[in-house]
Amino acid sequence: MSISQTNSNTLFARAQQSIPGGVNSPVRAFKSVGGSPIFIKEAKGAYLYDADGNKYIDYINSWGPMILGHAYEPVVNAICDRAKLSTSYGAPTELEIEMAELICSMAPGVDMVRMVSSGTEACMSAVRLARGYTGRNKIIKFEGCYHGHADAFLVKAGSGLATFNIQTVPGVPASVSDDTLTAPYNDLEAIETLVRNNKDQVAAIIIEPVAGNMGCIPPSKGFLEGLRSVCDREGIVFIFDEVMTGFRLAAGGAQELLGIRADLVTYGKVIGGGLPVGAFGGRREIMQHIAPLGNVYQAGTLSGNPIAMIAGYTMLKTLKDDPSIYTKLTDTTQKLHQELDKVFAPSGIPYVINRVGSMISLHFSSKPVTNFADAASADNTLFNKFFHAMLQAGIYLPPSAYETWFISTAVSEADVQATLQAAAAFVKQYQA
Ligand code: HOZ
Repeated sequence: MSISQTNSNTLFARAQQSIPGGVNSPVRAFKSVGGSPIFIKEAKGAYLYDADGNKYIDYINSWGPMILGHAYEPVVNAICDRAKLSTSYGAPTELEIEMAELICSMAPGVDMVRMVSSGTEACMSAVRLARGYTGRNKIIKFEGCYHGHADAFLVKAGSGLATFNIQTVPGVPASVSDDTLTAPYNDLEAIETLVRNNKDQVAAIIIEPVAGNMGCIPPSKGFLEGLRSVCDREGIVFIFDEVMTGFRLAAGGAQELLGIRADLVTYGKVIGGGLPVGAFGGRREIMQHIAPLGNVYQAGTLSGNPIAMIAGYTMLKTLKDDPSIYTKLTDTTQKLHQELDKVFAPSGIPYVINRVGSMISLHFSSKPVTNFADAASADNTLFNKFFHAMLQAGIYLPPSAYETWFISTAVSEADVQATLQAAAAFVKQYQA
């Protein structure tokens, strides 16, 4: 029996009249997995409720930020209280200092931080800063990593570009993309070659320290350390895009979990507790080139917005004050991982589960998935079937094999069991 999607289908038809593709971010359209998207009415804790009244266990969690589950009461209350004092001033507040101090106290090596409104803006600004600081133009990014939709990053990018197989983006001038060099993830040799061939021209290496936009792909042993050495040797700014990993993998993000320091770090949705926020920060010596201290210009009316700041502050403070949250996140995700292994291992279906902390993904692949080429060669048609089988069973996974599942503390043992039952039913159906 299939779930009713009548109201979602009606909303999708209506949305397509006034919104390109009916969605405000492409992956949501379900275009690659097929079918039409469900429209969400509300969410609480681990669950999403759609326009037809169906309930789903949520493994997207707004692509990361809902670490404590949906509608986490202290965050909601803080937003409501603060909104009564007006929603935007375009002038500085004490709250912004408290937020900056909190981030600097949690994130290793972040001496100063500038708030922006999205992860795209954070990465775009960090690269501009690296270019201004070094006086060089080229940057290196990794195939399958996604750093938002600024022109310079839409080269061999993951997430929606991988999902829809968009190789070249009309509107991005070659004069911009030519300065973006790419290498396979986990390939240090390729970096050495690029750096050698572009001596003294590379401003920055930007990386997701745990890749999350081609499914979840961990850095192999020594890879990030190797990049750190190359950057030190060549005067290149090392940028960690922690839009997904920041404050999720540990209070100090991937830097803390993996024990490696970047020069600049970018953050996104997580630090707004689900509101539109981003930030970039790092070493004082570099950050002081940002206007009005220096001439690297960057600005925004809604930067440091009080509603976003109070939401983010309340969530980050909770994460800072209660380290057991990370234990719970990891335990739940590890349990899910181990139990999914028990479902898939005896089935004969080739599969790979990659996991770091509370980020996890499943590729239907017969070989390890360590870079974009591996992710692309997996059986993504089978993933699409899996996605729909899970959705029908009330499990909401990302609608693409190139995305990561994010676990929240609200996910219970019973939710994990329900997820495993749905996966087992899929396997049974596949084998029938
Ligand atoms: N690019 C996001 C995930 N990597 C998807 C954002 C969204 O659709 O909300």
